[in-house]
Amino acid sequence: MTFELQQTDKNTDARAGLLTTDHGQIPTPIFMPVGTIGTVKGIHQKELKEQVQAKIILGNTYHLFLRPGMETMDAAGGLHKFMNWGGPILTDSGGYQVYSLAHRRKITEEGATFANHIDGSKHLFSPESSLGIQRDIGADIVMAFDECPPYPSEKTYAETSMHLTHRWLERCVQFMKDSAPKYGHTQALFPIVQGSSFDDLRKQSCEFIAGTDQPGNAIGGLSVGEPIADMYRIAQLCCDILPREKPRYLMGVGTPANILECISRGVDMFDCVLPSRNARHGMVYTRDGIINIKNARWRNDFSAIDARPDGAPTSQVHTKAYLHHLFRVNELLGPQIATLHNLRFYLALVEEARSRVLGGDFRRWKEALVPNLEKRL
Ligand code: PRF
Repeated sequence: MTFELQQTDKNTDARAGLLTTDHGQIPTPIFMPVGTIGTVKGIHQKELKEQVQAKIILGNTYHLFLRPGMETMDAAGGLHKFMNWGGPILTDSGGYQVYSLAHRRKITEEGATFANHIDGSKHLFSPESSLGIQRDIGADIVMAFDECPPYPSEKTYAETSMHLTHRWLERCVQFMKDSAPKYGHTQALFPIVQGSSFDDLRKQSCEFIAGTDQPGNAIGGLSVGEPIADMYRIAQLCCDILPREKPRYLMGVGTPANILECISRGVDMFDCVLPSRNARHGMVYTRDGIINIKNARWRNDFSAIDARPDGAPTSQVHTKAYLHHLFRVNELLGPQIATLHNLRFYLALVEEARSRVLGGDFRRWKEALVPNLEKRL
């Protein structure tokens, strides 16, 4: 994997770059739709490629390990083949999902033991087993096994946890050296910065992970309930330290406004369940604000869901009244159209951020747009 930094904005820390993987190129900044368990919920790979125009998707080690399991993954020849997605894939390492989904979690020096959320069976994830599973899945970008401390955390807890994440990272780096990719394409390891909302810990963590000299770096432990101002401050602090010639990935962020604000602070890559999950509940993002399509207000609104030329084709040909109807009668097509819409909306947003950086007016554009994005229509 290589990263070419193509342009840095004059007025902000926003950047335009190009990531090259063995499964294709990714212009940055980029948003990665979440395909937790081998599917971006509700939409087909053909739509993901042609309508959403996704450039890279995310999968989860935790979920794929439990189902279908690595025997099937191995027999399938990896996730790209299994799900018939020819583009790049990034996998999260499983730690975060253990902390948020599993039961009876216990963290030791070795790793994290847990009872899974499906049948309660017990497992251990370690830096080596997480990366081993990510080798089996065959993602183009694999994430280090980390601990994400809850918010708020005592400083002593956050500090102990950060050091554990750093020791785990050294084992991840060693495992990547000692093992080989299984399917003939390369896999890049991204370490993860932790340190909760403590500036000095974050600084220490950034310096440590940058020192391991991996192809890209991630910022974890944000968007876990902290005030938005903390998230922006920590994102800025991390971007100021992490090497400029490598991609920076902010994990699990966020709203459209969060994404633009963090692009402005120097982040290149994002993933979040918000656009797809909220779509299934009838929440539709637009450049004028957020629509709750179930609201009676839309019953006889025969305007396009979104007439913008960079919107989803299905949003151009279907009306708000029709989408309202589909949600009211609980038809599957409702969440499907809304998911296509929201994912295309997020992709169009980062695509325009990129072209504004290249064109030199990113800040003016962002400042005019952000207040609208948060409105409820
Ligand atoms: N670590 C990992 N995955 C994550 C996070 C993290 O801190 C977050 C935090 N928002 C989302 N996904 N491994």
